[in-house]
Amino acid sequence: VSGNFFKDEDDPVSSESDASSQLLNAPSSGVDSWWSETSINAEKKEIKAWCTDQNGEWVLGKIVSNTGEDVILSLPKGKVVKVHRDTLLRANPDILNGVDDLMQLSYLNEPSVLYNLQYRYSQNFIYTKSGPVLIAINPYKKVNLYGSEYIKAYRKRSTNNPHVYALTDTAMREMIRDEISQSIIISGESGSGKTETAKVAMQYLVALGGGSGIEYEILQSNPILEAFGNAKTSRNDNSSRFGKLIEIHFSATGRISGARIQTFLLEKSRVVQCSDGERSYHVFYQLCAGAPFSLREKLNLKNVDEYEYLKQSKCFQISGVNDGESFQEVMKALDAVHISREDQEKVFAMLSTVLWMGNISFTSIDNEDHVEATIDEGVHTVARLMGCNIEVLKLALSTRKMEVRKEQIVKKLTLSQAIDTRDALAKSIYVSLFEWLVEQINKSLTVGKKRTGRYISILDIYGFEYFQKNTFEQFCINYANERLQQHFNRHLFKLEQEEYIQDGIAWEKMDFDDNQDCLNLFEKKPLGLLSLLDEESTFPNATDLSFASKLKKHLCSNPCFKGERERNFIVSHYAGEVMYDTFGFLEKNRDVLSMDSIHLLSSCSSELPQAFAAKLISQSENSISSLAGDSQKMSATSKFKDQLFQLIQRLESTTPHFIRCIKPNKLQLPDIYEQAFILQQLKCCGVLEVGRISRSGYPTRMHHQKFAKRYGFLLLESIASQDPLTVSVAILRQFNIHPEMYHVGYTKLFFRMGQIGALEDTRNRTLHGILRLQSVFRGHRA
Ligand code: AD9
Ligand code: MG
Repeated sequence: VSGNFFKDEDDPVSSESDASSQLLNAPSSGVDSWWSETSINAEKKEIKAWCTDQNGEWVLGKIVSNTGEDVILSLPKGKVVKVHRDTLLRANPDILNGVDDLMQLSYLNEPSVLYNLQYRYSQNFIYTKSGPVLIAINPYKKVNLYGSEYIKAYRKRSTNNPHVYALTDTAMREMIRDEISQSIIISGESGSGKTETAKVAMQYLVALGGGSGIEYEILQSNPILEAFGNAKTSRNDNSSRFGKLIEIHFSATGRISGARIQTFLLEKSRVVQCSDGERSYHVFYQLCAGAPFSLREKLNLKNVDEYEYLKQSKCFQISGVNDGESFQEVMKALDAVHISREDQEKVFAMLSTVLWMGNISFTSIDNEDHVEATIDEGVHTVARLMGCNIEVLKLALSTRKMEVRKEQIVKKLTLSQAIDTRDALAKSIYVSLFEWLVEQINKSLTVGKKRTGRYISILDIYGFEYFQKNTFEQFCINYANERLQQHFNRHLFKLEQEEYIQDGIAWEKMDFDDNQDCLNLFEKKPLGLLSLLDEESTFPNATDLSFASKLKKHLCSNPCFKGERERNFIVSHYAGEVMYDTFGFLEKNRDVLSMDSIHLLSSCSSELPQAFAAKLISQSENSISSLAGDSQKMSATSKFKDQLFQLIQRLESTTPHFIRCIKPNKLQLPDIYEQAFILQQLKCCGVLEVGRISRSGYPTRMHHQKFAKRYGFLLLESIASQDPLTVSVAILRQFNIHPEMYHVGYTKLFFRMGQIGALEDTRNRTLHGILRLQSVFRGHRA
């Protein structure tokens, strides 16, 4: 309809539906079932429907009349339009406005879902349920929903408004009741509020299970990880550049006994480069702004604008953030997790090393483009802070030892090779430092002796990403999401089936199309995306282009793969098609740090570089996949896949609870609700998919008692029994509800989508009629 429908009332209206809204829009029982009813009621102006305006936004209208295929709709602001009936979607009765669970909607089409969420959001109800899933829309402002009063209320269950507290409470109760560990899986796109939501959940757990003192340490792990792992990006001023799973363990008495943190895939490229307007990791700016004088002297710290790595993006500050103050908080947090002041200084020395490394420059030494590191303040400071010999450092940055025909030769590096070597070392030091910190935090939070083996884990992981240009990072992130989506589907599907079985409903196995094809595309051996990437990474002469053509040669038969021009290929993910550019894939996947660099680190007299070298060496020794090159190391994707499989395995042994975070607008501002943007996210995170799964079943459920009470008065003939089940069946008969459309369970009635809506309308009309009669009578009496 969109485009021309406001132009001229007599225009023939196209009945093409918007392809992007196919998922849920076909009314479940066909257009006709609600349509015939509309003809009867149209003149009463009670039936509302959704149509799209010229911008493709949904508008709610009242049906004025309908003749054959055409419908006259009255819209807000006195507009009247004529549209084809097939282009309309049924709106829910007013009593369902702002319901706190989308599954209560009779019509679960896109506009109804969007409207319901908006209705609630405008009143600062940022949480809504969609069956078993909690939807959280980022308010981008302080909302009065948190704190001890709220925690108490949810604990006592004196409120049942959807909330992270309510979900966490359920997890806690189920852990105790079923003696099974639980997980809270939070997803959503960058800036949608995952990290804040994870903190709200932690807050609740800590309030409930506190007392041992360790809860303070657990909370203090947040500012540390955010300082070292978060950065300002164009999408979020405090964007987490890593995935995180935190397990909070409980004792038999329900007290927190310890915690364990696992992190995934820290974005290492940010250490050496970031786009305009973005920043590197917060901690660099915090250190430069907040370090006391003596530390500045010791580490030779400068202002942020004197470091090449920080300078390039021309962004040093975040509005509303005081980096100096944050530094004090980070130090306090490091104290809390028992990292000694001495070790803290070693950590800061490594940060200064990384910054100064970016300032190391190179001088040309011959006319074959070869260079060597310039011996200046940069080299001096780096050598001093790491505790290594200046000459060794210079050689490690300007040459590479290689084995040619069993003989060791030393190759000089060109400028770009030298810069790559320097940057690889800086990135490796930073990632090693991050991992070292996580280890230290884990030591401090270590699960005490009174362990029960029961825990609640909170997963805050990057959601599905789809940019103009998608590279290696999106490839890994979206692969992870594909895996998590399968976990999500399997679980919800299982839940659904269990409820039918419990209520004694004969249940045919539902055909449910999962994302196995796409997972196969990634994981199949030897012809899957990951295997082919690893294989190509072992060829020293392979290029991004040769990798792309290899994919096209082997994968074209997979329905989820499409070759594109040059370096590009397309994957059909559950959340939509994404085009990836193979630029940089091989290099990022090889993830090699030259042996020369590892040897440099192990030659250092400082403790941390030595520890990093030891870990890097043990990693390459334990490597399963062997890649060619001078350092035999597991590829980045194999390592990630391993981590992911372990994660899924761990999650499989828990009862999951899902939170889907939604970003309301791209401006990071409060009170702006962008329909199309939100719709896209609802699709990506599978919330609409839940609807789809539910719709093929019987999503509306009502206890016999409630049903009988609500609709019993509509019965035209009195029946002998007052038994709720008998009353219910009589109602169903009287309203000719087709046996296909419902099931009678032991305790509940199960309806297909949309069935209750029709009954509800009749109920309303009848009640209106009664009220009108009453007022007429009153008028007579007066
Ligand atoms: V990213 O994938 O790590 O880039 P997140 O984690 O999804 O992203 P984050 O939790 O960092 O997003 O939220 C972004 C910003 O939204 C926060 O810095 C807050 O300013 C704002 N926010 C999020 N949730 C809430 C909330 N419940 N109340 C108030 C919020 N503000
Ligand atoms: Mg985050």
